[in-house]
Amino acid sequence: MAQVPRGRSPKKLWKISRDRQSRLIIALDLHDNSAGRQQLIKRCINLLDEVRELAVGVKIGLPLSLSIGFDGVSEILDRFKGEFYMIADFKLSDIPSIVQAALEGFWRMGFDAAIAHLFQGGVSEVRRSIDLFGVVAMSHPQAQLIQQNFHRLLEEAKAASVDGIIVGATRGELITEARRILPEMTILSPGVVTQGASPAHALRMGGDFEIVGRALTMAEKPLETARMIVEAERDVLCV
Ligand code: O7M
Repeated sequence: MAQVPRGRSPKKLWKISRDRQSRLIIALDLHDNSAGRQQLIKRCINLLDEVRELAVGVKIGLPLSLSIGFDGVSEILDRFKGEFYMIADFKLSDIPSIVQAALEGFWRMGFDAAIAHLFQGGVSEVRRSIDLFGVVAMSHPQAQLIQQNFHRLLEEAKAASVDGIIVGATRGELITEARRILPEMTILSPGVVTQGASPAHALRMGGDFEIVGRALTMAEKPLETARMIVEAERDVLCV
């Protein structure tokens, strides 16, 4: 796998990635709790147990949090403390003091990072207790307003010194452009498999990590799917 420059931010994410030889982040978007909250927590734990050798990070957002509550999320965070890079994806877009308070709350829960939008401004004023990623290009075709402001959002990401950015894996040309403009920036790319981007495509275009949700959370054999994705990533990064 390609060598990562020493000290590249965010350090914990890159360290786990080196140790596991993987660039896979799982979007833990499970939300069907018809069998009950405790059962859903158990499903999450079983899934993470299965992919623990392969996934580097876990992204948790509203679908799961609304289904199992923040107590349930804390249970999962406590269980896998140190094993994964834990990302709170609530796509914050608020005044700086509220974003800061949210980051503190996530830090208390045990998250390593959070995701924010950048178009509201003021992100550079937020005192950060955990790593922060900014969205600059989304994966869905309707994200026109964001896409039209891609270069301005990249400037905002740089000005705010975020620890990384989100660029959809379905937007390969934008990943390449983001990499050209911000060569040291860590780039996370969602939209793999279910939204159409093939595994490792984002890495080929200059991205660093792939975020995968349904292709893993709904897979009959998640371990096999995770292995297939990570092997495709290793093929790209080894050359
Ligand atoms: O693999 P999927 O399509 O089931 O899930 C994709 C995940 O990535 C899901 O959690 C989305 O919220 C997230 N995502 C996108 O799909 N597109 C984006 O442009 C941005 C995100 C994201 O993670 O933003 C931080």
